[in-house]
Amino acid sequence: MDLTTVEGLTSALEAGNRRALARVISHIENNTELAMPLLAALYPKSGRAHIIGVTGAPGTGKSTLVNQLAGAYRRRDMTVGVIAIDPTSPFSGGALLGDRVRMRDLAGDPGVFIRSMATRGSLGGLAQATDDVIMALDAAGFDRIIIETVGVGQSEVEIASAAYTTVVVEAPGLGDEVQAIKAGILEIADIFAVNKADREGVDRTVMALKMMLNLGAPEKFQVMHHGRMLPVNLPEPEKLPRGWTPPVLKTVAISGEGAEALMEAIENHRLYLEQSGGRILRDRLRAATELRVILRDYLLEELLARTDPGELEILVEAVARREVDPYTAVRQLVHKTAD
Ligand SMILES: Nc1nc2c(ncn2[C@@H]2O[C@H](COP(=O)(O)OP(=O)(O)OP(=O)(O)O)[C@@H](O)[C@H]2O)c(=O)[nH]1
Ligand SMILES: [Mg+2]
Repeated sequence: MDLTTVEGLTSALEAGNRRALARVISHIENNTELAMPLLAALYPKSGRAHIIGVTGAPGTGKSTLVNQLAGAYRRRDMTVGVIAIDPTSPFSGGALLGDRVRMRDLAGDPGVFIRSMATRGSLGGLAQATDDVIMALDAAGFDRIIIETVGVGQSEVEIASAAYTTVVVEAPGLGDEVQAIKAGILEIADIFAVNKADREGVDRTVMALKMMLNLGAPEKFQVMHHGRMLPVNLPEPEKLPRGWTPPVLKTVAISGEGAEALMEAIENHRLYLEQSGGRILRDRLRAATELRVILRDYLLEELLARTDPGELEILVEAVARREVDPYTAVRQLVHKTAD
C-alpha cells in the first residue's frame, strides 16, 4: 500500500490502517501539500460518527473519565477515537495517569485511537485543525469520537461547537460552588458529570448545578449558537425542538463508577438529537460557521497574494499617520486588486 499518495492514504485509512490515519493527521496538522486533497477526498466519507466533547476545569478528572467512557463503549463493541487538546493530559504521554492498567488496555486496543493536539498556535487555527482531525477519524470509521479540552477561556466554547454532545465535568471541593460553575457553561452543557463523587461535598455540587439549571433554564437550539449569531435560515424559534434538560450525573473516574450511566446519557442525547432534528440543525450551523471561517481566511490569503507588499506598506503607514482611516484603506485594497 502506497502511503505517500492521496489515493493510497485514503483507501488504507478506510480499510482501518492506523498508520495511514496517523499520517493523514500529520498532513493536516502540518498543513502539507497533501492536506487539502486529503480533506477533499475524506469529507464525503465522514458524517457518521457521534462526536462527544468533554470539558471542565483543570484536574477535574476529564482524562480519567474519558478513559472509562472509552472502555464502556468498547464493552459495547463500538470503536472510539480520542482527541486530547491539552498539553498536560496523560494522553499526551509522560504525565501521571489515574489508572495505568486500564489505559494500557486501551492503548493496545485497535478499536481505540488516541491522539493529542497541542494548544500552541492561534485558537482559530487549532479549532480548524481539530475539526479536520475529527473529520479524518470520522472517515476512518470510528463510531464515537471524544474530544477532551480544558475549560479555561474560550476554547471549550469553540470545541463545543464541534461536538454533538458536550459533557461538562465538575468536581466537588473547588471552593464556592457557584463560582466554580462558570458562566456560560450552562449553555454548552448537554450533560453534567460531577466527578470525584468519592469525595466530600459532591451532593452540594450536584445541588448547586441543579439549582442553576432550574434558574437559568437554558434553551438549547437557540438561534444564538454558542453566543454567536449565525447567518443561516433557521426555523422559527418556537418551532425548534426543546425538551432536553441536562442530567447531572455522579462519577468516580478512578474506579469507573458511573461511567456506564454517563455513556447511556450520551446515547440518550444522541437519540434525542436525531429524533428532534437537532442533529441536522447542528450540522447546518457547523457548516455555516466553517464555511465563513474558511472563506474569510481564503479571501484574505488571496487578496494579500495579489497585493504589492510595497503598496500595503504605504497604506499601513498612511493609516498609522492617520491620513487614511482603516476602512477606506481596506476598500482601496479590495477594489484595486479586484480590477
Ligand atoms: N478521588 C478521585 N480522584 C480522581 C477521580 N478522577 C480523577 N481523579 C484524580 O484526579 C487527578 C486528575 O485527573 P485527570 O484525569 O488527569 O484530570 P484532567 O481533568 O484530565 O486534568 P487536566 O487535563 O490536567 O485538566 C488524577 O490524580 C486522578 O487520579 C475520582 O473520581 N476520584
Ligand atoms: Mg486531562
